[in-house]
Amino acid sequence: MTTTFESTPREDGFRMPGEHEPHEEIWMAWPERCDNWRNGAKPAQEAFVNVAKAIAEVTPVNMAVSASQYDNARHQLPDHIRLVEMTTNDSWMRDIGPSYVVNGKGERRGVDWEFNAWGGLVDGLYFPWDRDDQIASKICEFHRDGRYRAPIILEGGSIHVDGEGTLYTTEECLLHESRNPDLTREELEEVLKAHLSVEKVVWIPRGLYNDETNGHVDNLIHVVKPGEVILSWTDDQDDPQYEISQEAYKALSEATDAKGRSIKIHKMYVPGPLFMKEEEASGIDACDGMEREAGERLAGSYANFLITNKRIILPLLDPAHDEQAKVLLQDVFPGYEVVGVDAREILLGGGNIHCITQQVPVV
Ligand code: KQY
Repeated sequence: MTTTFESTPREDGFRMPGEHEPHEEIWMAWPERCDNWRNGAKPAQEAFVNVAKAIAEVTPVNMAVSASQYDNARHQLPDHIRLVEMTTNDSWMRDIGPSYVVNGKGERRGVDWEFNAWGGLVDGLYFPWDRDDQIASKICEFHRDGRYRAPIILEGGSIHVDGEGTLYTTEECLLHESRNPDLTREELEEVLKAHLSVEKVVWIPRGLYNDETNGHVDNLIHVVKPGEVILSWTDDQDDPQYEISQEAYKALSEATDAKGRSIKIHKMYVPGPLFMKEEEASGIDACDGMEREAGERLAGSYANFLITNKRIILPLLDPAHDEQAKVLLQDVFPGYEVVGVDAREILLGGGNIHCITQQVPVV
């Protein structure tokens, strides 16, 4: 059984590495919910397979899968992608997997946040979420890594760290009434500092427009390296995203990071705007939590990419803007390889490549 520590990572000398640091493995979870993924989740499964293959060329991939989907997933995935029978409620590994911390002495432990499906009974996206809430612990057990059960509701996609003491998040999500309504901003900061060994929290007011996670930071920005971020952007003043990006730019440009640096900001144009099509909406089962209607604005963002072992896995979302996003990343990440994967089907489910992946850092 996994050892659960009652102390905090900070007390024990562990810190969360930045995503640009080396990865041992990446975890994903197989999609199958028909009230989130259209047409029996078949198109989403194909997209997940392509993401897994692109990652697996540089980092080994583990795919969590339910017993009932095991044969189908095994058939669709190449042999070198390891399938692990592990039941989830859906497939957002960024949010349900552990946030890993390391100590520089060859040890790694997982931070297991409480999970309530992006808002619990207030505005959560599905019920129940109990299998998702077990995943971080199961992954720690799989790797024989120790674990901390953190005392707050938090999803991995609602934070970015730079590995040098700075954490980025949004007020919209972390201060939302559906997460930790009894905690003040200062109390939340203290839990984040104690569990990830960060010293500075940079607060951005809002996340991407119409993001059903209550504004996860990983759909708005990405940390390139300490002191440098990519920010989703539009110049269209009629787009509701315009004001959100302006506010974020102001917050980031007025902030300094944990090392006292000003933050360099690269503007990355959003795709589209993109909307759900009639034939896409009609393939999704109706449910109470997630709204899936034709014409709905999709929370599409190129910032929702994964960095893994000098490779960027970039969501391709819009032929009119994909190349521009790729060129920016090649410029901002010299020495990295940028690999695009068609990701509209993942976007239709409410997130993108960063949201469906979680890294296990090298110790
Ligand atoms: O991290 C994410 N973006 C998760 C999105 C959840 C969407 C559920 N339909």
